[in-house]
Amino acid sequence: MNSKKFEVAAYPKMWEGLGMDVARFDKARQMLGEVYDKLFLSQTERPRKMAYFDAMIAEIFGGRIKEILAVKKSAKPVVGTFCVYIPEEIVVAAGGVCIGLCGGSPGSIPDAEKILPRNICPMVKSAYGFKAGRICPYFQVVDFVYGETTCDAKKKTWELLDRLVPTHVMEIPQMKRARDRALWLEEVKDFKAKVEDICGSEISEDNLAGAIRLINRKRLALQRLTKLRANIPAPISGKDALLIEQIAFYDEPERFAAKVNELCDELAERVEAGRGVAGPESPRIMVSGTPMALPNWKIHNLLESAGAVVVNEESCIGTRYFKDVIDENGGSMAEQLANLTDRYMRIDCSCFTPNDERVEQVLREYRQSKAQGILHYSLQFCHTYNIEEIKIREACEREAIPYLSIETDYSAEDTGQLQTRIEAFLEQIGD
Ligand code: BJ8
Repeated sequence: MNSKKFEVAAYPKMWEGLGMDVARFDKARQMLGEVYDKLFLSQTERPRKMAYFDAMIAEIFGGRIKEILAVKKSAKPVVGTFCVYIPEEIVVAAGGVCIGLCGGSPGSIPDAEKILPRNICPMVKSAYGFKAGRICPYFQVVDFVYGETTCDAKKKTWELLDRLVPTHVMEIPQMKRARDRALWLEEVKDFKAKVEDICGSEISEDNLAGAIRLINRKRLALQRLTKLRANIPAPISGKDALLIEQIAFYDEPERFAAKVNELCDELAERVEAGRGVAGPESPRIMVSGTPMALPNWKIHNLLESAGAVVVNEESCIGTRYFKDVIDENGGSMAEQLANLTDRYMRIDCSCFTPNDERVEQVLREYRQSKAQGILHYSLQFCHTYNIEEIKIREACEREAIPYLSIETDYSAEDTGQLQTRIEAFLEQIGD
């Protein structure tokens, strides 16, 4: 355990230059440090190689922002996104940076509720509030953001967000027929054209091929981490694994992939030695559902504080982001874009209908991760996940998989009630 208090580094001058509300943001920075210290650094049997990811949190509002500003200075695009459908390979091929801007904090929601309705998804409100309140340095450095039409809350919010930051929108098809794939390919081409327009140069075939290989390496490193978590005892906590999956959305991809692989080497040694973060008697839980954006650690914290270990996240900040890679055999630009489109059409978000492949995927990941129960997690007012939950529940009933469904937001109000339900669920698994 660390004797020195963990702190998220402060860069008030730089934040001021970015037009932020520095006084307010600094309070959020301090709170993040305190929460991180309590939730992450208090864990026992933590892998040594988590030090890199701790440093990424310590420098989340400073060091990484400086790196992004340097990219921006070289006239390369810095693009903010809110969905794993936005093809980051294209931004990387243009020499730019792609940053996930989904909001996972209750702190920015009051800013959003000054304009947005209260009864919409907290992820959308949190993200919008970060920009409206000028309390997120990432939102301040992006050249533009790319939204999508996955859900109603998002697509209507983009119209308002556009007043604060240039906001473009990709149309995501709702079905997966040949004509939907054709639509998506056209959207991908438009996205590429927009990125090229911003940086004033064309993306070459070689650059796209290199970017595809790079992002594949990142996804493969995360796949490796997921496979290692399937060991009993689990070599890493679910909280730490979720943290890494969250950092994947803002770190530099080459370095990130290397650091995840270094961590995996250490985890492989642990597995070999039969060492884990929790005893073999700890219930192994898979979490499935809506993404948990930084710093949303609510459910993992409740589960692991109650003695469980989370072994998988079937979510966009989880396996849905990295389970598929792009075929690297495409030569021409047309072939590469076709391969990219095929990979992205395999994402099984609940915004599609029908989406039975997700039900199959949940069961597959459950078996692969050697979990003993599934906790389905829906953010409040996320209709597609909330309704698709019925099919996941039915599948779990058919397969006699212990199952708990939770719908919640970012507030701490329901923590006591959730704790009781989670404890009862874990007891049921232990019986
Ligand atoms: S591909 S899961 S990242 S849309 S949780 S904002 S859907 S109301 S996040 Fe998502 Fe892309 Fe799908 Fe993944 Fe709307 Fe639901 Fe909120 Fe959501």
